[in-house]
Amino acid sequence: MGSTSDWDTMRHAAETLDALGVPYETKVVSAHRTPQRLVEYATGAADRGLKVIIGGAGGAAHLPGMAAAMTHLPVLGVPVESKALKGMDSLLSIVQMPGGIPVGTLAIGKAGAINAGLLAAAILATGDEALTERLKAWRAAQTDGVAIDPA
Ligand code: RP5
Repeated sequence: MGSTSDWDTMRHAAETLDALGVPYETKVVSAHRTPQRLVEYATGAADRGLKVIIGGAGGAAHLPGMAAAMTHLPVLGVPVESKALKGMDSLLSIVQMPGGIPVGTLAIGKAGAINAGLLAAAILATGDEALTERLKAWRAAQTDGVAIDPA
């Protein structure tokens, strides 16, 4: 994520991965304030064994796109809700990538962070039968938890 201030949103991705038993790391890597850290992180990610990168950032949210430019790994982008523009700036910054450098862009805020965790898990599950079963169980539990009576 681009800042420690993004953690309140991005922790939902982490909690989702926890629930699914997917190992991960969390780092603050700012495209603007720590550009060299971003270069090292993105160019070294695959060699370190990472399989998917989730990038969460707000405002002029270049982090996921710049990461995607420097790795062949799948990059998922979470637009963090900004104060000034309520995350529309973040969304448009992340989603409007030029053809050739994809970022799988999720919804603004908490829902996007949760879904980034789920989507990362689904990507990893294509090569992991045990994770596939955990993901199916998570989805089934969610379905079972939806009340039919709103009261
Ligand atoms: C972005 O600027 C970060 O991703 C964050 O969403 C936003 C504001 O950062 P702080 O000023 O709170 O550190 O780079």
